[in-house]
Amino acid sequence: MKDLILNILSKNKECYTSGESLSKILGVSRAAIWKHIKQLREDGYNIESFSKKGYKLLSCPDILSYEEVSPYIKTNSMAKNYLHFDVLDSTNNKGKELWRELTHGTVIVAEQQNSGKGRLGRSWYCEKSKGILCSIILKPDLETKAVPKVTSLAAAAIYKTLKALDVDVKIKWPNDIILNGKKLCGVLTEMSGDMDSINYLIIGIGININSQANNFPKELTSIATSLALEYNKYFSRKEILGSLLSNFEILWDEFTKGDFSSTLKICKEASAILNKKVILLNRGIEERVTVIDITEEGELKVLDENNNEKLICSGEVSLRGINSYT
Ligand code: BT5
Repeated sequence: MKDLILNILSKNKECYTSGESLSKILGVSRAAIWKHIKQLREDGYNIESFSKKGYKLLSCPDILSYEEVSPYIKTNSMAKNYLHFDVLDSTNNKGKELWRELTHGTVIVAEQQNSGKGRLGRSWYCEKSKGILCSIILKPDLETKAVPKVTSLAAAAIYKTLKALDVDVKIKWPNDIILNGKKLCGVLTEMSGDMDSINYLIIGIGININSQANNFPKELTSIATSLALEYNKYFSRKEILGSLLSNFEILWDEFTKGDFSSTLKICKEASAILNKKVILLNRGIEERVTVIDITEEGELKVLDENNNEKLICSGEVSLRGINSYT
């Protein structure tokens, strides 16, 4: 009901809508309308009311609730189930907890995480409502070996979304999105399954949107950045999330039809490391290599110091630039 009331008030932002007409349109009592308006105000909507005129929506809160994000989601299957939380330990953990009852394409979003996760036991830090913290739950009919491709697909969807805002990011295989040499976004793919089939895949995405320098812990200031920091302006989190989910669906639909070409093209063209020397970090061992390709399977093809070719699967390694983060 709250979303229906909001819908009507948003379409009539220039004028007042009376309680009587809302109750007629929605088929509920005026007292019920008043109760929902009260709840909307508690959610952060600034709704003006005058006894003889009715209600007028003055402003909406900067939250990623379904009511706020759904106008920007243009999908057929993704995000049909959308769960929004004020605080979670981790959106990926919530997905793992609930996966049995969640449908394919469910999206879990939090304003804040108390234990946001990175890869290999690392953590992801983001101050409340300054970024996008979301997980997409997938239940695909895929072989386990295809999973790394989905991380690349998510990175490509993020790239497409930001490119449409004229934000020129680079993809640092397999899961980092880099802006001006610093990390803007990370992807954490988790799965459960066996060699032959997958129970679920969880694609966790963290993007720094409106964080200021003092919103990052000291140890991150030299490696992390946000859109607001780089462009000195406020970005709409809801628009970015809606468009990200839409772009994810487009690439996902192609991928499940056997076409990985758009993702691969983006990952190669936007690569921060292709044709560069990088350091591979694998279980504490460092190795200098030159990146020469990203394969059809989404692996990294590198040349080691003895000019031997090697294929690196995502998840095995971390990468560092020789002289900088990229
Ligand atoms: C990642 O791991 O980059 C994956 C991050 C995924 C986060 C999302 S948020 C929603 C979903 N739910 C979760 O619990 N997680 C996912 P990795 O490549 O391991 O990078 C982690 C490292 O990035 C940390 O050790 C820090 O050095 C750095 N880092 C932490 N927070 C950051 C931030 N906000 N911006 C940039 N770098 C950050």
